[in-house]
Amino acid sequence: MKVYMDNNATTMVAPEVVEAMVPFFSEVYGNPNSLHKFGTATRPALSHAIDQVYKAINASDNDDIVFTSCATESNNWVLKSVWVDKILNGDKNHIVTTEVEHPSVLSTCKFLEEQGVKVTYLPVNSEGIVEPHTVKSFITDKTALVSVMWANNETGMIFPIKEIGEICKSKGVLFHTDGVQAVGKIPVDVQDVHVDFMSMSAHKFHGPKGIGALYIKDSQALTPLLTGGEHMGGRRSGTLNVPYIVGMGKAAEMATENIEEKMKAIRAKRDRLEDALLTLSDTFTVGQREHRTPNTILISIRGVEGEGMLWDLNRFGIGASTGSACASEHLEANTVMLAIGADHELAHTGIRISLSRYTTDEEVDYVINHFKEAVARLRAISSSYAKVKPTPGGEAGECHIPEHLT
Ligand code: C6P
Repeated sequence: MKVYMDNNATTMVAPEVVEAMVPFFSEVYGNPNSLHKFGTATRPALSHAIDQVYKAINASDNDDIVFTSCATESNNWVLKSVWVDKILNGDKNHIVTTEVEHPSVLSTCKFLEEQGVKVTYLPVNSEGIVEPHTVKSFITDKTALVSVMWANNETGMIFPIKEIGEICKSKGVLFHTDGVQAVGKIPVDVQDVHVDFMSMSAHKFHGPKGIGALYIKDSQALTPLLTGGEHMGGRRSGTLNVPYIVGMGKAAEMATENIEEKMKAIRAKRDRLEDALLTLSDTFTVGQREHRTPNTILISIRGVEGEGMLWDLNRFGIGASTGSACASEHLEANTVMLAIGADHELAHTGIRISLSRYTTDEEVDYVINHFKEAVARLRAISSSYAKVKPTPGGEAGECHIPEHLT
């Protein structure tokens, strides 16, 4: 049996999405900017897809949604353009973000720091979220942008975006949110929550990889990252990727219709899985369930190394991760666990399990059984290893657990 439990890394493309995309590869393949019928034939499907994405996040007609190649591009675009518009060509010099953003935000902020921009990386609380009062206390009259994610990819924790948006609005500071892990998982309404910019990625909600979008409130000005043929009104040049835009539209529509019902069904499976895993000794999960996206668990099993668990689960066809997929090749510790105060050893025990609307009860049972067996096996191995070769300077498996995690 193969069980995919890494849906925060990417998702299966829904069959209906593939079906909607297929004609646009070899039947309706014109360039939408061309004036002939091959080109114009693509336009109804494009506008339908754009409408589907607008509806999915409740954007208004005054707003812009610009398609990009991925959320990494959307995040880069906002940060680098605000730097050009408000810092190089304005009187600001400061950006506020958090310690637990995705690397596409953090690395871009590091790049901007090298260019002389002052960046504040806000600490998170014991649940791994940044509190609104913390954001408020770091905004100055030199702050150009606040960038805080809507939901975290490693823990699923949902950030108080509404309150943070209000603070930014009242202070006259631009607000960007990385909405990648929120759109399609929880209700996202950009008319209810004040955000100037929001990044999205289709492959997180059963759309194709290689297509994302940036939501821009009130179509405000933003220096383009890609200049060229003036596509999308000059906001992002490059021939429009019609099949992928069609796929993103369909995926957004499917993920967000009856979202409350979908959330309820996923949450029931996630909670059953989490309850079962928490019966293992010395185990905890990060963040209260009610504050998380309904599909995510970040679990830590004391003394059991995350990578070892992943390999063992992989042998039984179960795909999970230790955190962000882009950090996994470097065998890095879980970044959120580090941010909430765990030491490196403990942060290396984190395992991210992320379900999808396609996860079945049978798959949940399979994971419960194999997870428990894998923990028993790895604990047995490490205790026999500890007998032969005691850890110098300490008890085997000894690590610092912050009080709020015990
Ligand atoms: N996170 C994960 O395993 P792209 O692939 O560029 O469309 O999305 C990047 C991205 C941006 N923001 C957040 C919050 C994300 O979770 C991701 C992708 C994957 O957590 C791969 S590193």
